[in-house]
Amino acid sequence: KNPVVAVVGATGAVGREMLKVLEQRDFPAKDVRAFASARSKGVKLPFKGGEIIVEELTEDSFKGIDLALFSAGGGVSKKFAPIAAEDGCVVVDNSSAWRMDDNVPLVVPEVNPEDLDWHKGIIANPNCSTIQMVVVLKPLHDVAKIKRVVVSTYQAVSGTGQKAIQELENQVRQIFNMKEVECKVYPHQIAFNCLPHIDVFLDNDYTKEEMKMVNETKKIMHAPEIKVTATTVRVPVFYGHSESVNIEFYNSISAKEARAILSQAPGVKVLDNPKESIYPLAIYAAGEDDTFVGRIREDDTVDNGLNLWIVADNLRKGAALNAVQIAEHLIIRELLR
Ligand code: A2P
Ligand code: 11C
Repeated sequence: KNPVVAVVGATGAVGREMLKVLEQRDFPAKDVRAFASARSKGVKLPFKGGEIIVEELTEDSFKGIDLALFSAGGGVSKKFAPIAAEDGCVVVDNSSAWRMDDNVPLVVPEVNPEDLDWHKGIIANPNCSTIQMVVVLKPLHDVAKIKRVVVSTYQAVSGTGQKAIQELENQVRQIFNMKEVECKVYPHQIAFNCLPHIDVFLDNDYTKEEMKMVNETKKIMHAPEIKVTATTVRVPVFYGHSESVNIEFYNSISAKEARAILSQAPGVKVLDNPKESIYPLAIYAAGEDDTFVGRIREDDTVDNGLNLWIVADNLRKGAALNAVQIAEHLIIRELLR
């Protein structure tokens, strides 16, 4: 029987994308319900030619729900995911609340779908910048074994949520109208600027976003020995995260071999014809499901090194699409309760 599905945080940037992806993939749901905070109670969201009326999330919301896709922030997930799981609902959680919990699988379906088999009611969806990177790293690791990764990101404001999309738009208007720029979401102006600061700073002077890329990559790939170091940067782009990735392998791998491997990899599309100015771009990745990779070239400053440029839609493969793909695998593997 088809599951009753809940989207928690349905009015947010990712929640809205989740509804869109469920519709576009014709997800086999008996019913789809939408939850958000009391502020949004009664709001109408478009779905399959009709509307879903948003309900206020409460502790009783999960009765009769089989599968819940959460994207309402870490606090909501910490509190409500265990309540949902207790009620027999399986939770796919897009926040960072449960990702590093040893009892919670952290899954990218192209990389480690088998980890779904041991779920205990909560499955974590990784961070957007991690997902698009591991989709590309995994097939290369299988062939040449990765030793070390150095990544720098160029991340869209939609990763922060609806308010940040509005902030970039407002600041661009303010600048063109020669008005004072208002900064409410970010500590500095994001329009026409780059901020080397995503999420909070930790004791080691890295940001939480940078350490997510380090720790989540090791967990998803079952490879704690891979060394990862990251610099994550917010750029004035609405949709689509870009990443410059330098990889050192144990075994030799040429750019040509990497191109051939990646052109066969699930969920990956190679766009790599520099002479024709063809490489992945955020503006074209936006709205797409694939993770795009290009600028594939050898790094001859180390043994067995490659440089790549990876771009994906952070709200789709980085969040909503990956969550819905997990849900599809749960159905195929008969892992709902
Ligand atoms: P609301 O719109 O009612 O505030 P974004 O990441 O784009 O900012 O979206 C966050 C999502 O999480 C929104 O749907 C928001 O609902 C929802 N949300 C935030 N706080 C709560 C809460 N306490 N209970 C339920 N949903 C919440
Ligand atoms: C960003 N990566 O672009 C973040 C958004 O841990 O799920 C997602 C944060 C997370 O700001």
